[in-house]
Amino acid sequence: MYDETLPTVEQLEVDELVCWRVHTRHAEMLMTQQGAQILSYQPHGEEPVIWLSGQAGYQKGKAVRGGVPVCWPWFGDLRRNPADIQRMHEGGPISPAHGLVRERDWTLLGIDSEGPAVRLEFTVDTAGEPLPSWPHPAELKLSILLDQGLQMTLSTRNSGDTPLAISQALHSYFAVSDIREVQVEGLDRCPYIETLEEWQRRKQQGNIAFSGETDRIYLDTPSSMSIIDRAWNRRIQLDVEGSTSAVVWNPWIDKSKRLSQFAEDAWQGMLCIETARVMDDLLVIRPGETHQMVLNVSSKPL
Ligand code: TA6
Repeated sequence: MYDETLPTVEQLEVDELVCWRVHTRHAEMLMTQQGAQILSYQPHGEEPVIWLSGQAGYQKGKAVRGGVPVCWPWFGDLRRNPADIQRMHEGGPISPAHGLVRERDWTLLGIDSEGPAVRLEFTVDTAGEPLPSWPHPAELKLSILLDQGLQMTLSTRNSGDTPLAISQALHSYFAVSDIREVQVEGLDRCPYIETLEEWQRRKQQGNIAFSGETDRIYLDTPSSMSIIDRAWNRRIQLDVEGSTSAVVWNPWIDKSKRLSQFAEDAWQGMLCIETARVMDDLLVIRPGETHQMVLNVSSKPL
């Protein structure tokens, strides 16, 4: 007799990409080997927690719009990063924003079930697979645990003999009922960089509400923050270790028209809160040392 409580893992191809669909008694998750990118995550009987574009493409070498892209060894535009991070790049043409690993296949280290839970682990070893114009030995690993919630652990081991200066983010796209009705709780009084207004530094007053394009880098962030979604009667909670910065982004109407794989009205149903090590919170890892950033995502009724 088939035991419903035991998890299942199915490997499949979605267009050009190798993917895995994981089903546990709590939720279903789809992810791809390209970028070790989670594409969707939906607890049973609930709306999706992780948002995936209805216009997502699954082509080799092109990041899929949505899910949780991994930005490493820099976040955003390299030229906007601290000088120590820019110096790690040996010059020449700079690849697109968000670093060098979200559009390449990571190596699968293993898929293991742990009772009702499933853990998948992927790695990029830059000593064995050099990254263009970034000649530094490092072992990047993403460990994903699908249990009652969704846990992502992004770790970097400096396997070289000089310090590594990097910025990084788990660029999580969350599904919301209507961006105009939700709020982000937990960042009250945090300083932030307003990237839409000459990167001015400001301070958050109260919860974050949304009435236009929003693209902010929050600093000195706490270990816990939430999306409050009354229409869907739920709180998506982010519990974090090893990070004190987060990016909050919604493209709103005009920028949505310029985004790939993104319907013109898709801005209404998504919100990025990106668990990060960026700007003042950059990451410097000494030779032989390892840094871990952990994100636990859970959803619960309000
Ligand atoms: O994280 C916010 C951001 O840097 C936005 O400015 C926007 O560019 C977004 O990332 C999406 O970037 P992408 O390269 O995935 O289209």
